[in-house]
Amino acid sequence: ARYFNDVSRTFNEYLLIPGLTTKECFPQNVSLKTPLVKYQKGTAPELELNIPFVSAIMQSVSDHKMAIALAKNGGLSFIFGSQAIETQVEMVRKVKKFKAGFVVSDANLTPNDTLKEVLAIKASTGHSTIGITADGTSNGKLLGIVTSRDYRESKDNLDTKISEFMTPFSKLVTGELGISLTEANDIIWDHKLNTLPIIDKDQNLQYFVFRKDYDAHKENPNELLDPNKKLLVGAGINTRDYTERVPQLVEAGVDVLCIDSSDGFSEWQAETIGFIKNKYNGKVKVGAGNVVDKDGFLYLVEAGADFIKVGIGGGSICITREQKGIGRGQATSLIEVAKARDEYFEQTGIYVPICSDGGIVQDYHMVLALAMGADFIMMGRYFARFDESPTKILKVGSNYVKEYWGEGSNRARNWQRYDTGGSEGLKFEEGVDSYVPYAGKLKDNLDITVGKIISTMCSCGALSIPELEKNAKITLVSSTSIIEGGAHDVILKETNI
Ligand code: MZP
Repeated sequence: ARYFNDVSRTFNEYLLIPGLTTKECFPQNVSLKTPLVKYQKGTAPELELNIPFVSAIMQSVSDHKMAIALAKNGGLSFIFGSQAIETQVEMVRKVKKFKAGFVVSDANLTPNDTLKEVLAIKASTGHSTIGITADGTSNGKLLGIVTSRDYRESKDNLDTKISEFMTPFSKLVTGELGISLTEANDIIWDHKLNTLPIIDKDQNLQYFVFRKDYDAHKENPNELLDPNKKLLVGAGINTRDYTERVPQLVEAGVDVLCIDSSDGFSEWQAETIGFIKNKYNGKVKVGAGNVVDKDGFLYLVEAGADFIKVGIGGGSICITREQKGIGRGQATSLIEVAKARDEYFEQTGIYVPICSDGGIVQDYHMVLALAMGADFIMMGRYFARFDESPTKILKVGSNYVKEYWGEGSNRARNWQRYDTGGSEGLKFEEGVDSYVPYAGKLKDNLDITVGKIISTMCSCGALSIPELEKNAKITLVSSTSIIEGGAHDVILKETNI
């Protein structure tokens, strides 16, 4: 056997030491932009993320609703692959059909809801126009909209039903698809609207033009009527049915694929990557993993992967380490793989991004992951708590929770993820079925998380993720000093004494 000399460590065992915070280090100056796929030195990556977060390839986390919400906020979801090809493809299509900049709220409003609900949504989204759709989702048929003007006029009676003041869509002033921005501008100013719905010839709403958008595009108005501006979406695949699944996902417009496996250091993955790269002349992007050391990283890079996912056994719902004795502390894995990535870049001029997958509990763990070299971070538990995850909100005791189950649990039965050849089927469980605390809307939570990350980066004197990785000062903590880091030796006021 070969022994690794370093101890297998988790994020909780580290802290960051502040660097010099220069006068330029203020939140608006910090960029969280990060590459999603490999690129050659001196060129720009073909796909980038505006925030370094992707949602996990899991039934209880990433469907089209999560994908739309996360992509709108600058991240990306990998739609779960443990479902029929047709349903996965349909989810991808829904994300690609979604028009970026669409103002229709995806809240569950019906015409019988009251003005109170509209105000709550307006407050949480900042929208001046709330769309009411037949099925309460942003892809549903639009029945009417409520504008700022509407609720200004009705605000003395918050119990008024929406239907009583909702402007039916058919009565709105609309511009037809393809009108120039100048025309849109005229209509908007004439009618004192903030948004102009653009409809197609069948009277279906296509998208809205916002006042702030045409202000920004005055020079070349038509670039605003925005077919290319689609949301990014990824999809999980496996090493069994890829010859059928991949072409259909590509046809549906998926932007990036990821082979989903608990152990990616396998010839099955190399074969899958080879198939995709050959079939599409290298144009279709595919990530691979998971690995936890240099050997696994280099193997998948040589096989042609566009990014590599790091982490075995650290997921909140994962019992792989207990069941199989396989895995490695997430921090230690990341540190080794990031070093291998940097060496590979030095030698070849090719930068292969790495994704830290699983085990994030505190927001500061995300900063540590980035400082240790992750280009982006995959999370399951974090996103499962939000309205946009595919599961229902339940009340257990006095707490609101959402369900969250592992892909290796009996519930998901995603045997392909744990496949090592041989007969089909899940042989034993590697994941649990659980609850996570319900936390509300994705955007509200993400704003706080991003705010914290930026603030920590400013403390470290870093204006970008590469700067953070280069300059961060990281220290190990003792178990006693972890106690020092929380509130201690005081009686908390909420405690019953
Ligand atoms: P976390 O963010 O909940 O800590 O971890 C999510 C990650 O756990 C997923 O991205 C995936 O890599 C991994 N996962 C998913 N299902 C299982 C399982 O059933 C699992 N064991 O380990």
